[in-house]
Amino acid sequence: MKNNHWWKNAVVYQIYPKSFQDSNNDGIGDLQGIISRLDYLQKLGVDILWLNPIYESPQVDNGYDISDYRAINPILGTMADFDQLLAAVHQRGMKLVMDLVVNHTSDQHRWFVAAKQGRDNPYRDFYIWRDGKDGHAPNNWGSYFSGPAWKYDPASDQYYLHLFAPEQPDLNWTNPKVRTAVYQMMNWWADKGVDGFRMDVINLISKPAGLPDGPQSADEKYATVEGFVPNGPRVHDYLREMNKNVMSKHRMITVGETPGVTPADAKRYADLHNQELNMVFQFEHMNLDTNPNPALGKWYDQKPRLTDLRANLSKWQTELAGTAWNSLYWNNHDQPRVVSRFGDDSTEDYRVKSAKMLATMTHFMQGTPYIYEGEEIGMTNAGFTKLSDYVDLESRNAYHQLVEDQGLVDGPTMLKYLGMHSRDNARTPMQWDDSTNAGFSHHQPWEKVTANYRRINVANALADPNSIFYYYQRLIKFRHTMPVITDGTYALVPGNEDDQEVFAYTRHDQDTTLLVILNYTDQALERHYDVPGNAKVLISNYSDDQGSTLRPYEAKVYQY
Ligand code: TEU
Ligand code: CA
Repeated sequence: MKNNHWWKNAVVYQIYPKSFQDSNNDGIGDLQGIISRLDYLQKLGVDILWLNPIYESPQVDNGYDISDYRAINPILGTMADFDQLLAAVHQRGMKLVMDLVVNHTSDQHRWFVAAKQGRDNPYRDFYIWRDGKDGHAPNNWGSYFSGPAWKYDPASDQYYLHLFAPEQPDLNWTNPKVRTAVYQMMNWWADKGVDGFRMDVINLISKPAGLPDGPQSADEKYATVEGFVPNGPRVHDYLREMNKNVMSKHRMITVGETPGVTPADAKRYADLHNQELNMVFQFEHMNLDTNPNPALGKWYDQKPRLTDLRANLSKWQTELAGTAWNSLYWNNHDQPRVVSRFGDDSTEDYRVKSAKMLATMTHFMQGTPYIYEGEEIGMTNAGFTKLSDYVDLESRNAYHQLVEDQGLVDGPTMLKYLGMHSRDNARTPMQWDDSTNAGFSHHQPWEKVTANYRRINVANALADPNSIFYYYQRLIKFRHTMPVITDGTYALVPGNEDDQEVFAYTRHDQDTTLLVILNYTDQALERHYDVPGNAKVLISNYSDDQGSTLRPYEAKVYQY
């Protein structure tokens, strides 16, 4: 393993700073709060912390709308707090990865404020401005957050592009001045000592040449840009240029958030010869079935079958092996909680068992695992029942557009879908203990705490040797100590391809074989696998081994 691939057996922990720990009791998590919990993260054993954006921001999209790339948002702390955090992370032998959001800025960023001054402002060309067409927007693109992707500016009689909220204007990457400014900013953080970047929607930075209309179905108000804007014509040029100007000069880890990529795309972005990124976040396993009513987008009753999930995860394992590198994740700040989505939170026993089963599924695969805050204690979806509980603009906009403006779905049904898929499910405060507000803050939190916090919290997990927390701790330790997990060959157990209930795969190198057996259901099942007599159970979510009998959500790994 080449030294510059130091991240290959690392485990990343994602922190959503606003929801992790509030230190000054204003209801918002902050940098000092993170510092106060570093011992906990060290106990878990993770190597790298990734922070969602902590820069100055009007918080229209919780920090993904940045108004100053070189300043810390005062609601989270100061630059001195940041320096203290970075030093404390390094002192514990961990590393810190920042979120890099350079597809767009906030409309309050000084570049955009200047650009709005008029057509001949030197910053005008930092953004994407176009004349209207017959009194309409320049094309039919819709925003990821509902509504059109263009906003009209009456003062200059032009429109600007925003693939996300109108307060998030897209940067013009064809302008070399934009690229230089971004690389300088990245080097500034790297010189400060940050260890890498998670790059927000980095495969959207190059737009289709000429910004043509996209395909639009009869019941869609705007074209769905997800289908045709990602992976634009110059994206690989830009990333190679960024790599040359930034990454190649530092020892860093990079992961690109790249919605809509296939394994073939990922191999270009994350080639191990490292001309671009170290790895990408792909979304295929998050979107395994499609909405029978495409106009409703992600809002429906998704029930991925094991056959689809296995085929997809196996495809990524096999196709990237030896040429590129996978990221492994179930959760992030945009996804519902995995135990509620692919697992089973209907009883306490099933919650714990299924959370461990899902962790086993990914943590024995090849790639870099990402653990999202609270996943290691099996935090569930938020259980919100009223629209007023939802804070996230994506959820609120979707409700207004689909229920009120278009009447495509009724209110109660939409609330059910929000309960399943809203990003707020991931953003409720971290559940530390059973005191008021789950030990997150003495003040009413900015987002409601999930009602089950008296049962599901860190204090309970640390007090129980069979908790999900200690299971994750063991999985992390295995990755650090067993080369077969990092480098071994992945294979499905022959005959497992069509099994609708059990997933069984192996990892193998010249010394060791691991056989991973996962019951994806709440049923007891019989499955016989050939296991040599000298095999031992490395880890299991049950206290004993019943051979070919698999109990509900049973996960076990044989080593031989
Ligand atoms: O998300 C990018 C993205 O593709 C989202 O549209 C994602 O599909 C959606 O949130 C799922 O519901 C990134 C960030 O992770 C997200 O938090 C930001 O809101 C977005 O970019 C804009 O910066
Ligand atoms: Ca605070």
